[in-house]
Amino acid sequence: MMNPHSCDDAHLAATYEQTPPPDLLALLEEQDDFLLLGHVNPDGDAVGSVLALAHMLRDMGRTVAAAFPSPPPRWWTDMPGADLVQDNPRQAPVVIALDCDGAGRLAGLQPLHAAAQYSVEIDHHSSTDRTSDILYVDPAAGATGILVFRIIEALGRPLTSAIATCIYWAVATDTGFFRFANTSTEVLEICARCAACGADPHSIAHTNVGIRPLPHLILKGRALVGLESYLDGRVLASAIGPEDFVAAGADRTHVEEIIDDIRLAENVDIYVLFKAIDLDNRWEVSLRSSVVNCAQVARDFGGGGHAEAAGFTFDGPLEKGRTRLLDALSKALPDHHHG
Ligand SMILES: [Mn+2]
Repeated sequence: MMNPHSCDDAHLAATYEQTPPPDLLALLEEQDDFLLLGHVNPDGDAVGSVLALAHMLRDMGRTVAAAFPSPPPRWWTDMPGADLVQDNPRQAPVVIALDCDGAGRLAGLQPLHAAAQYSVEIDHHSSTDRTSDILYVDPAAGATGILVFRIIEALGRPLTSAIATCIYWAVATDTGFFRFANTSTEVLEICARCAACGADPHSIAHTNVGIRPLPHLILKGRALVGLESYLDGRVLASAIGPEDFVAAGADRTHVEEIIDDIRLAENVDIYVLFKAIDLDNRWEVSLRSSVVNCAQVARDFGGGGHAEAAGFTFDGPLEKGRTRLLDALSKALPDHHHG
């Protein structure tokens, strides 16, 4: 019997409804000059999806560049494809936004997407704010990297070691290394295929979750010490202020994932982390909850995200923003305490 995870096996065991739209596949086959963009503050899924698709197009002999509106995290140079990323990309006829909750998440690169002859969005967020000519959006997909995998399979392109590494990276990070609710059969099957084709699960896990910079640990310690309960303990929140960044020798790259440690607290409905993203009193807020729709709350404050994880920013002072948010959360919370 054929090894189900062999690279020669073209098909997954399961079949999935949301195949890539034919107009997208035709565009990828027929055009020859592409610019691929990920969202601002790119995460593993944004960088991995962009680079996986970029590798595929370059392997097909196409001209392709990748860019992000703000620098990717420090680990990203461990992902194959650093040479594909440009600081100041030029306009291309086909511009594809990946993992963006609407083109607004392209920030300073949005004009390139808007001016494209063919604008495309490939994404798994549930936003309805879509402006592109061609959409491949599947909110049921565990990561945007899953959609890129489906595209590669639909086009019959080989899952090279570089592509497998980028897709595994995208999917593993967006599923919290196979712990979150979006960890599906498809996720596990695709990652098994990627591992069979050259992705190294141990080194990718080590780079992403097995080692941390000291400033991050100090910053996290300060955030955990500062945790406070609100609304009868249903909300747990902390703030990382300018003084915390200075004391920890940290910058904004060091705040990633601190909310995930806060989320470990039991008997809490909503987790909140306020972060002073620069010294001029601008605050970024991360929301996590499986009780309240975080995306809806964040949208009311001009932000966005997923139902269980969302964020927004506001101008300080902190106290004012926190009061407004707690007021909104008290209205959004269902009446009955979870006991
Ligand atoms: Mn994603």
